[in-house]
Amino acid sequence: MKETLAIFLLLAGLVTISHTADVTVNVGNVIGANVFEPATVMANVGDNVIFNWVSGIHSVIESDAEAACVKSAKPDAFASGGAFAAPKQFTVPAKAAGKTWFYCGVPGHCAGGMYGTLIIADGTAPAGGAPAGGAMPPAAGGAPAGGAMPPAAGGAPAGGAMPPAAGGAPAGGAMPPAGGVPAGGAMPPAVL
Ligand SMILES: [Cu+2]
Repeated sequence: MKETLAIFLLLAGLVTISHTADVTVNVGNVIGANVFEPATVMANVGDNVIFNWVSGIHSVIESDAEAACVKSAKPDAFASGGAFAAPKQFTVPAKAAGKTWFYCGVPGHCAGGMYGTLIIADGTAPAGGAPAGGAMPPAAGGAPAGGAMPPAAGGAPAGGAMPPAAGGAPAGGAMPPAGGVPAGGAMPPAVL
C-alpha cells in the first residue's frame, strides 16, 4: 500500500509540473495588419508567452495600462529590444499572477490599435479553460488541415453538372401538372 501511495504522489507531481505550457501570440497577422492576435492573452504562472512574428516590422514592449503606448515604469519591464520582421520570436515567462499590458513601439502602430493585455492566473484554475496556446493535432484519419477534400468515391465530379437521375424530370424542364389542374389556370366546372 505504501508503494501505491508513493506512485500516486509521484504522478501527481508530474501532472503539476507538466501543467506549464507555451502560449503563442501572433505579432502581425496573415493579412499584414498591425495587430497582436489574440489581443487578450491568458496564461498561467510558469507558462511561457511566446510572441511570434507573422508579418510586418514590430516590437513588443510592456506598458502599465491598456493602449498607454509608453514603456512600463517597472525596472524589469519586458521588451523585445527593437523592431523586427518575421521570423522572430520573443519569449516572456509568466512569472507572477496579475495583469499587464504590451504594445508595439513602431511609430503609429500602438495608436492604431496594436496593443494587448496579458492576464496571468496563479495556476490553480485553468485560464480560459482549454490548454493555453497549444494547437490541437488533427484527429487521426481526419481531413488534412487546409487541404482539399477529395470527392467521395462515386460522388459527383467537383464543379461538374449532375446528370439527371434516371427516369426523373429533366433539370430545368417543365413538370406536367400532376392530376390535371393546370397551375394558375381556371378550374374547369366539375362534371355533374
Ligand atoms: Cu507594430
